[in-house]
Amino acid sequence: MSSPFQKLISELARAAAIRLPKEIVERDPNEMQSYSSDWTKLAGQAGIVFLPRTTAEVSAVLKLCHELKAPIVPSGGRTGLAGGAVPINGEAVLNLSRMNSMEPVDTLGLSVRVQAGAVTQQVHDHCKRSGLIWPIDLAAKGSSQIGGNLSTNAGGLRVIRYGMARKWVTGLQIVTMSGDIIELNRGLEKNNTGFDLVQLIVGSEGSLAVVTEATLKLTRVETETRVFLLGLNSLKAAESFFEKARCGPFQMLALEFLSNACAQVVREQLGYDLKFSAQSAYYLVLEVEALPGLPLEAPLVEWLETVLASGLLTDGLMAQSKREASECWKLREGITESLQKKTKIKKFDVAVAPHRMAEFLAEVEKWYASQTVCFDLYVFGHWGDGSPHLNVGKKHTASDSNFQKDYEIFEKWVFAALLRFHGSVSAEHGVGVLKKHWLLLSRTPEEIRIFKAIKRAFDPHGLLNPGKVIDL
Ligand code: 2HG
Ligand code: ZN
Repeated sequence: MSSPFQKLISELARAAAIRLPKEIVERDPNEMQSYSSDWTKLAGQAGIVFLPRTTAEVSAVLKLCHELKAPIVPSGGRTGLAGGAVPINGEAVLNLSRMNSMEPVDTLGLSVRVQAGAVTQQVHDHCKRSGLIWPIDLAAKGSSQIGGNLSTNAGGLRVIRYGMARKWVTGLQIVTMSGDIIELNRGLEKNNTGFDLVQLIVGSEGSLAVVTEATLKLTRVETETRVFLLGLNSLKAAESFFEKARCGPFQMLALEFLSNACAQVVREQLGYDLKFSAQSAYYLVLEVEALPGLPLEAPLVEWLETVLASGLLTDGLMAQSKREASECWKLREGITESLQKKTKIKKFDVAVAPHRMAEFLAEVEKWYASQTVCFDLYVFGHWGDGSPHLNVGKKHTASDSNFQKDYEIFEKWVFAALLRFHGSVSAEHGVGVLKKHWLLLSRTPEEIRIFKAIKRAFDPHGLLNPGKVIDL
């Protein structure tokens, strides 16, 4: 692949050989391959990869790129689904995986300071030993890293209970494109001294500064939880169930949904152990915890019996063991991987108001049923947050070009529908490159003007993660 930055990258490599430790510079094409893409499988090409071990090294790399006007893409676990960490034009890559240390948990302040390259699951395990959690729970947690979670304001499976990543951070260390190292907020719970730069950086997808460390806010591990797998035959039933669950004798930790087509793909691709035989049109995975000071089990069973008696559900299973609970979750968390294994996939990560989920999805399904298109439709996602994922999978008999053509027809329809629903073109995966062209459907020209002014304030030459979120 030829890159517009080839000459610049050669110059950068020569300067790096003189100015940077050789251990942090990677130029081997085989080694660089995995930094060239992310879970979107967008074809990028890293021109050179920097693997710093310290914040000072991050600063040295950025300073050098700034001097040479060389573009650079920050990168972590590369589990993103909007292409935000892909060097699409042969840019340099700054990967923070080596910066993965974690300080001891502060059990009084309920926080932990970690480096950006710490893997989400490792942070969970680290905090759990003190009875605490960083409550951002993602299907990608085994690979995703804290820097990426914060840069994209990750959501995941427990947003209904805990909100998105931005609620769980009280401090950041960032490095700007010119190499300045800045501590933001230093873990303070209260700090009303002007603009909140922590919150500005969270969700900016590495386009304003590079996150090198974070102070994460923690909460106590839930003591008693229960997981259910529920079958339903209509979207309206899911909506009514949600309404009932809102005032059930528990606190909802997650309310996730999937269509039967998704369930079938997970069974086919990953295997599945549960004795849950019903073939329903949709499934919900519900996880609950006790309300403070109240028992969970007895009121929950009684509540569920009433719901079952009302005929809303086609089937219901309450997990009786940790293994069963994780099988229920596998059905939901395994969808992305299973679809990826099965066929070529394109994705939507959209948002509507939670009370309009059923109405929106019904329109999507009606459109799909009225068309002859060469893809299968898979709907799943975060019911409780109004955050459906629409995935389309190429039918095996279809050509790539017909699949692309039909996808584009669907894409136009989905985004027009979202306008009518006052929804968002990206609920939690971010804008990256994939949603950039649709940004004006969710943001006004006035907002984009402010975005650009902010970007220029941090990175006047547009060198940091160029082409992501907005163009200057
Ligand atoms: C999920 O909710 C992730 O599982 C991935 O956000 C969604 O693959 C997708 O479309
Ligand atoms: Zn999701």
